[in-house]
Amino acid sequence: MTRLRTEDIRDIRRTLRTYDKQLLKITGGTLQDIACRAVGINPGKVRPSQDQCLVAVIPVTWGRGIIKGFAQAVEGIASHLGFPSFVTKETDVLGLGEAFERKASVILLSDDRSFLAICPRRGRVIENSDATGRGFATALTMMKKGLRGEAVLVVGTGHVGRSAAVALVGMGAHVSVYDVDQTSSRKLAKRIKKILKREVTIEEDLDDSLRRHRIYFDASPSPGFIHSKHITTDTFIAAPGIPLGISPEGQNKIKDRLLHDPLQIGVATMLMDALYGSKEKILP
Ligand code: 2YC
Repeated sequence: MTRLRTEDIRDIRRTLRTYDKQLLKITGGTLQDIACRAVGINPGKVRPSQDQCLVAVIPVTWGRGIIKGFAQAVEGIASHLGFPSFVTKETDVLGLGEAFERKASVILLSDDRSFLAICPRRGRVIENSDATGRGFATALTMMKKGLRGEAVLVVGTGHVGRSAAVALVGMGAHVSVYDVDQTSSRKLAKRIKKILKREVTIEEDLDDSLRRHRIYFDASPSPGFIHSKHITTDTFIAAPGIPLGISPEGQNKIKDRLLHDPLQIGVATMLMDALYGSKEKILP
């Protein structure tokens, strides 16, 4: 999990409305539509004010410490989705006490290892990487108006890549996976065969697999490995988080056929899943 920097998230609150319009343009759905669809709920069911959905975000100082603006960015996403929300005045354990005193329905907090949305009354705990994989896979299928029978290359089989691969197989895509650590790719393929009874192709050469695919899911922690030569007029890319795996020239070429943000789709999916979701997590 690559640690975000303040410069990655400082504009999130201010640009959410514009980002939502961009999502509507390229996927046909808003941030709320994508998150609801990723979680399998009808957006009409989401009524933040009537449902007493108070969202608390707790800054956490443990480990490498607070990322300036992180909690505020997360709170801004909750507020943009219509949820009453606040950042606790206190950090860490006292922040948890504050969230409970104010009867928050869902609590979001992140240390250096995990970023969780916790809904005590529903007993749901949603992890950011899992939600991000599902959220971006859903946005990708919306951008492509369905992925059934389409070949999709997932680069990186860490938490986000694993979650995305499971979601994409569930959408009927023919998924291939590449990871520098082939054992990880093999483990994922084995897991998907066991739980979904579906085959996943293991790619051994990144450049060759990029040339043979038109739909990429970039779940890699490496920057700029997708170059202009890999991108054609029918290339579509979902690239959650930081760094972006596409070179600057590639970014100019891909234009609107790119889904990329540092937090928005993942946090929106976490919130909808914690508050309204019912599906049991498939542990890829
Ligand atoms: O400000 C705070 O509360 C910090 N403890 C937050 C640390 C977040 C560390 N994780 C990341 O930077 C991100 C995750 C949000 C998803 C991937 N990397």
